[in-house]
Formats: sequence, structure tokens, C-alpha cells
Amino acid sequence: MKKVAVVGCTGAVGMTMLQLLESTDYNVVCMASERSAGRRLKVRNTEHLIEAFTVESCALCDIVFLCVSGDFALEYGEHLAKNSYVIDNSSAFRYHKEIPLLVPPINGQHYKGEKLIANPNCSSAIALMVLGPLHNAFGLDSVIISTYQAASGAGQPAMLELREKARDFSDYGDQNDSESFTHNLAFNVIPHVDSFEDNGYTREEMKVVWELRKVLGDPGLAISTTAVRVPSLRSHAESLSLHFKQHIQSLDQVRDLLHAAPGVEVVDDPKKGAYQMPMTSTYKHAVEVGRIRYNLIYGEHGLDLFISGDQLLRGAALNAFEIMQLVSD
Ligand code: 11C
Repeated sequence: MKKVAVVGCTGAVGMTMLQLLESTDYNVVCMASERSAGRRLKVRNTEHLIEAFTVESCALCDIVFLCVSGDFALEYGEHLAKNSYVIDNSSAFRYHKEIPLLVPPINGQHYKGEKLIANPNCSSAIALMVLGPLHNAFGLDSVIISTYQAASGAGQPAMLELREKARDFSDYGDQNDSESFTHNLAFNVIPHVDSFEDNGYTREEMKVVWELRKVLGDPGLAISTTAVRVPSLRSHAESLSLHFKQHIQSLDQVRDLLHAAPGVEVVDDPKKGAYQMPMTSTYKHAVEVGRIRYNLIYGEHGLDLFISGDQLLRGAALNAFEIMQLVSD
């Protein structure tokens, strides 16, 4: 029986991973800091005993899922990968040329057995499920993405804060009273996710640029992004404006192609109110896609789409879970 360690098991992504692992026969070891060691963690029907993280305990595991900070991953990731397959959810290794950044349904076929593997940023992972099949079919020329990102991307305390602020909201007087965001997120949208870079884009926006190019294997792909935090709890939504090298014959061709793509659910009957929303994509494994139309600028060489995907599942733990399945084969 395979043994898998979830390091950082008390966080939102770690707990989602534990839920996914419940359906397997893996022997699961929950690890966290000394502070949490000895506590019991109930995830659905299973009660786990939390162990303190040690390199020695990880070395006894076939697979180590790192759901910790980038600094922690940098300190231990390569060392742990001498014994175990290490799947790192942070951005610490994503941009290293020799370390694979995997979204298994999109670029899993290029995996060559490396022991250290990077899991992408949530906005990238969700977008790639739809961009991958479209790129294969029509050849992407340029991509413009605007994200609408849930509180869960900022962690479990941020989700709790949003719930509390929404419940206690009375007026717009106290806008900067937030520990998780730069401003109060309840009844607000904030065009700021992660820190600002010198080029005026946020690191979150640049991550999407770098990660899309790496996973699609197209270092020159033209991409621009705007990342916005919105008061949804755990599902991101994204608007995609795409320009293709090839002509698109019909929108039904696009719907059929996306309908056949793994991990994608086409919801596209807007006049009947059937489109994708965080409310409907939450807890779903598939990324919802719809509002499929020709782009008004690029005509039959362009598409505008709207997508939504669960940030903790498709954007993090489920992708890492699929990487585990890939390395376990
Ligand atoms: C957010 N996307 O919504 C971020 C969280 O690079 O894995 C994930 C950050 C990352 O805040």
C-alpha cells in the first residue's frame, strides 16, 4: 500500500487533499508544525492524528504533498525528493526549467519521472483545463485573462474573515479593517492579489503569464492578465479573451470540443440563466465553461469565454491528486 504524507494538513488545501485521499487505499500521514502535533483532525469520516513534520518521517513515504509556504518548500523540497515523490503546491519551483509544472490532462504526457513536481497556481490550473484543448485545436496566438478570485486563495483564515465581515457588515465606513486582504472584501472587489511587481502587474498576474507559457509549452505566447479578489468563498471565475492562429468554423465546434475535454463541463445556455458561477462550480471537480462567443475584435479567429472552477479542488488539491496518480502509475 502506498504511503502519502500531507505536510501542512491543517490548511484549506491540505484538508481538501485529505478529503480526496479518503477515496483511496493510500496510507495517509498528516503532518504539520510542532504546534499542531498531537491534535486530532477530523476530515469527513476519518480522524487523523497530526504528527510533527520531520524529514525522517517523510522519507518513509512514497509521496509527499507539500502544502506549505514557498520558503519551507525551498528549504526541504529537493532534499525530500531524494527519497520520495514530492508534489509542491507553492510557487517555489514552478519556474525552474528542469522541474515539471504539471496539469495532468494538459501536459501530463511530457512527464519523464522527475521526483520533484510543481503544482500550478489556482488561476492557471483552472484556465489551463480550457485553454489546453483550444490551443491544440486552433493554436493560441494571444490570451487576455481577467480573474475573479475567491477568498480561499488567501487561506482558511481569509474564508472565515469574509464570512464574519459579511455577517457583521453595516456600512462602508470601516474599509481597511482586514487581516487577510488589503481592504475589507465583504461587498467589495479588490484589484490586488499578491504583491505588486516593478512592471505594475501583481505577482499573481505574472504567475499566470509564466505558468500558462510553461504548461502549454509555448514560451513566446502573448498573455496579459488582471487579477481581482471578489467576495466568493472558494471558487474562482475567469474571463478569457482569446486570439487563434486558425479560423474557427462554428461555436458548436468549440462546444463539442470542450464537451469532450476531460475535467471540463460546458454550461452555455445564457438566455435561460445557464452559465458558470462560483455558486455552481463550488465542490465540483470539473471547470465550468460557457458564454462562448466569437470575440468582437478578432471575429472567427477569436473567442470570448467565461469559466469558473473550485479553487481548492481543481485549482490546487485535485490537480495535485492527479499528479499523484500520474507518478503512481
Ligand atoms: C490566490 N491564487 O487566490 C492565489 C493563491 O501561487 O499557489 C495561490 C497562490 C499560489 O490568492
